[in-house]
Amino acid sequence: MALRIGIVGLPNVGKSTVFNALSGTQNAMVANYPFCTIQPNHAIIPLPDPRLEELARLVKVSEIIHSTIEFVDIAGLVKGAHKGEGLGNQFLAHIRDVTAILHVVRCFNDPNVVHVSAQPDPKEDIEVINIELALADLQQLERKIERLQSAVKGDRKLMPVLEMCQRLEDHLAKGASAESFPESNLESFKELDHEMRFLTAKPILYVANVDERCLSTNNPYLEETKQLAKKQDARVVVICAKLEQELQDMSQEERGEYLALAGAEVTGLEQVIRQSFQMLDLISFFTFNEKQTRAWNVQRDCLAPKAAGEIHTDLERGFIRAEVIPIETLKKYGSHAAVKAAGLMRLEGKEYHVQDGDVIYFRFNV
Ligand SMILES: Nc1nc2c(ncn2[C@@H]2O[C@H](COP(=O)(O)OP(=O)(O)OP(=O)(O)O)[C@@H](O)[C@H]2O)c(=O)[nH]1
Ligand SMILES: [Mg+2]
Repeated sequence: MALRIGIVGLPNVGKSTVFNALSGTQNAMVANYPFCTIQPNHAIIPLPDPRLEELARLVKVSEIIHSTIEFVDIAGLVKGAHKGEGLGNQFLAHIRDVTAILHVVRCFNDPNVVHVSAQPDPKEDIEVINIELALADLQQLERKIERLQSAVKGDRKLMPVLEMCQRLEDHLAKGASAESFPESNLESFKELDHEMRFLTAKPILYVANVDERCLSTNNPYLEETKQLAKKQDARVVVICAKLEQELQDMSQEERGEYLALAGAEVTGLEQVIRQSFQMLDLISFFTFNEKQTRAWNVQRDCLAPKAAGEIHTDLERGFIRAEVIPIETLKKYGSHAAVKAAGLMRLEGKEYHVQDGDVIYFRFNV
């Protein structure tokens, strides 16, 4: 499953700085004025996983293919964006396909950096964005309702869908998220969401962009952000985007020291990846052949044929069995042959739930 993360927030809160820091690039222009970003920025970066390097060493191949994470940085949203205020919400189309939303909240005090309202106010700031996202979903839904209203005349079976859409319309119009729609767990809603790709049905990870000196201590903005996130059952990562940018030019060692000085344990990227994996309930499994090792991400509890389908649809269609070795076993025995000789390579069938860290060879026939 491709991991794609869309970055949203008010103008000039540090979205592009966060994007550059996470992607390790300087692709996005950063400047101290609202609406600096107009065209969306995209970056695809490899997901670090030391187990993959270990696997390559054990099976003696040099080529390593990491799974990837994609970040999309778009223009800032303001109150009334759905009515065309600021740059409007035209750029939201670029993040309809993402798996999760990264909502950047300004939690730093810097009189030199312009804020769209008088000063940062996480509660107000977060609300503005969430309401605009809900209203953007509402606009999409209204077009769908119009289509359904004419289609239902020829096909009465569409009536329940139309009625559900109308209930959702009332819900979104209040500025509430599709995720909090009382019917969001029903199959009929999931089908609709699959088609409409509601922004407010996606999981949200809040990024509190804090001052350098606030990484280790708390600040009132951060406290407020955490409380708001808690109410929505959402997670918060604390990043100092400015500091993260400075880390880009350092060696691994310097980075560790610098982070420790600032009171952080891992980089922002590591935090975002870790939290996204937990939030989306993802696991990694590995494959290898005589040339390369490769990592893949799937949802926890994914069945073996579906995991095979990540690699190629033929492998899912013609699935016979999975030959599985947990990477820990491989590490313990030192080689694939040794594991096999010890009788520890397992043969698993269609009902097998792939586990995090499984090294798998799929047998298939099409
Ligand atoms: N002091 C401080 N300044 C920051 C921090 N993060 C970003 N900035 C500054 O805030 C300004 C805006 O940053 P951007 O990353 O361009 O913000 P953006 O949200 O992408 O802005 P738009 O694209 O205009 O919506 C720049 O001058 C950054 O240097 C931070 O953690 N601390
Ligand atoms: Mg920007």
